[in-house]
Amino acid sequence: MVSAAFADRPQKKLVLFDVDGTLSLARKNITPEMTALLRELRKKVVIGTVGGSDFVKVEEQVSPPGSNILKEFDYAFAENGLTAYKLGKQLPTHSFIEFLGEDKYKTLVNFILHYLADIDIPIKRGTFVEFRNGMINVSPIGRSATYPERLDFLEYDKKHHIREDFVKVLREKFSDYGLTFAIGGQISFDVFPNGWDKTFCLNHVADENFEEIHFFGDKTYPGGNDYEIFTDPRTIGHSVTDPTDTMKQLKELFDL
Ligand code: M1P
Repeated sequence: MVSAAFADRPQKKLVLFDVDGTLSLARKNITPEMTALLRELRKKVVIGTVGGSDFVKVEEQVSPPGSNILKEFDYAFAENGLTAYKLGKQLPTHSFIEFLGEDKYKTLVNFILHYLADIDIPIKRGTFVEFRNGMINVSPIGRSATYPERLDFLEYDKKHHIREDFVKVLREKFSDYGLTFAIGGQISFDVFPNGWDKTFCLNHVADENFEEIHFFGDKTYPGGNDYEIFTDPRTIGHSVTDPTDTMKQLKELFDL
């Protein structure tokens, strides 16, 4: 039985969505068509977002004009669920720095900064390490790259494996730190404690005993940041190629 909070939904199911590449194009805003479809879906089931980015960025991307993420989604999870809201109310949070401690963090970030300085790529911008509540995000080009610059980096990275080589070194060097290094987006990778991947958000929904939990994501392959939740026995995983594909699959699956 789900709680009274969701008594108005005829199907006792939860449908969770990755953000970049699933609900919207990478770093772009959700379209009016997607918003309209999600509103229809929400009449039948409970819905939520589970993004890797911090809450401000997830909120920017999925809030349609004149509304906001907390009004449109029953659950809003940012940083894989480290920042979590249920029906507009914030749930307890955990932090990366508490987990790792200042000394280990300093050793890790100093190594990363040296490695970043030695990487030779065509252009570099700013904000190479972003310190978040539940993770750090590391970008060889820098998070202030423009949209065209990020697409150029993505192509360059496909050929030269800049991020792949970087995380390989980090995994070896910091094998005793209990950390996961995940390449999720276009220009960066995330570093967070083992188990604090997108499956983390499932802890926040366990009390509702949903009959089914569906997850839609585009990076569902091994090494992608949707892989763990996509393959988790608690979810029914759906792999999509882009937001248009998400809409197509939703229409078929939920008869919308
Ligand atoms: O949600 C996927 C990823 O989106 C961003 O990645 P990038 O800027 O590299 O495209 C980041 O917010 C990252 O943390 C996140 O996993």
